[in-house]
Amino acid sequence: MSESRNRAPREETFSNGFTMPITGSEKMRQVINEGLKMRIRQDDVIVATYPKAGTTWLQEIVWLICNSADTTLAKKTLLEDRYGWMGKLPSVPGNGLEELNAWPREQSRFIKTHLPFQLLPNELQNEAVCKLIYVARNPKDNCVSSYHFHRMNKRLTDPGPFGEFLERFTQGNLVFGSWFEHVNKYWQVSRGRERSMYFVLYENMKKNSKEEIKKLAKFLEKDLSDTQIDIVANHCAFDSMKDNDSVNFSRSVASGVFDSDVSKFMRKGQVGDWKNHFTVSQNEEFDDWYRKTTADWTLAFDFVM
Ligand code: PPS
Repeated sequence: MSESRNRAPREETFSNGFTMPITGSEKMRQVINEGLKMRIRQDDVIVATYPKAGTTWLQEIVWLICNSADTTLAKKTLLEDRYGWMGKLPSVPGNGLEELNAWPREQSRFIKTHLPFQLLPNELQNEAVCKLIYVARNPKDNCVSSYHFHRMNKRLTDPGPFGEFLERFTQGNLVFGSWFEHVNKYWQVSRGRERSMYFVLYENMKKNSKEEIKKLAKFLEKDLSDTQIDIVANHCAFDSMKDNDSVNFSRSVASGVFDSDVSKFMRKGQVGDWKNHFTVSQNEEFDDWYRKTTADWTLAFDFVM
């Protein structure tokens, strides 16, 4: 990716008029503009997140809920082959849209995306067309996870010391822009679209995954038995997913790009690992920033369990 450690974000205005500071390349601009015109199907299921908020985890859960908890089938096929990618990163081959357009009509499309809400296809802007699940994670752990991802992903520029990366995170100088804007917009929109948008917190999933999976199944209008819910929860527990090569990226095309000696994709999967990274003063500064930026939020995060 042409992201650079010290480069200031560039203001980019997309074809629908939405402006966001991005650090991505020209290809990203094209992919996003093309994606705005993408036709949505009523049975599409979208998992949206700010990167490193638990995308992979929720993708696996959602797919299993929609496929009768068939873990055997899930293990046979790489997660990335079960999902299309809307707003694919410029560093990854393809633009994501070709696969999505070629998806057989008779099958629901499973789609992941890190795009901010305003850059989802035009059809989704004013109307609830399909089901969308948004996963949010407390920004401290989200930032730490992203930091390690930048360290291990050979296509990303070395993030430098954690403090520098933290500054980029709070300034929104990362490929999908500001964590704050991303989360807040999805949260606001989801308040009026309860039947089509579901907002889930990583920390709640950690605390009570079975209850959260049940609620998700209800949202997705899938009738799963208690046994099936147990199967999904066990299959999707961190220790299980970390050893599952259909989801842990050890078998995927990304395996050549991810340096697992530096950091694993399935790294820790915890709430509160930020405490091992933030200094006291970084934490104070961050809390100050967080208090100001979220002063009028109705959404609250747990930073510890
Ligand atoms: S990506 O690249 O944006 O799609 O990454 P994403 O999947 O969003 O985030 C990766 C982080 O999610 C953790 N993870 C999990 N946590 C708990 N339980 C399960 N099952 C699980 N699966 C993935 C993963 O370990 C990354 O977080 P960190 O904190 O780095 O460990």
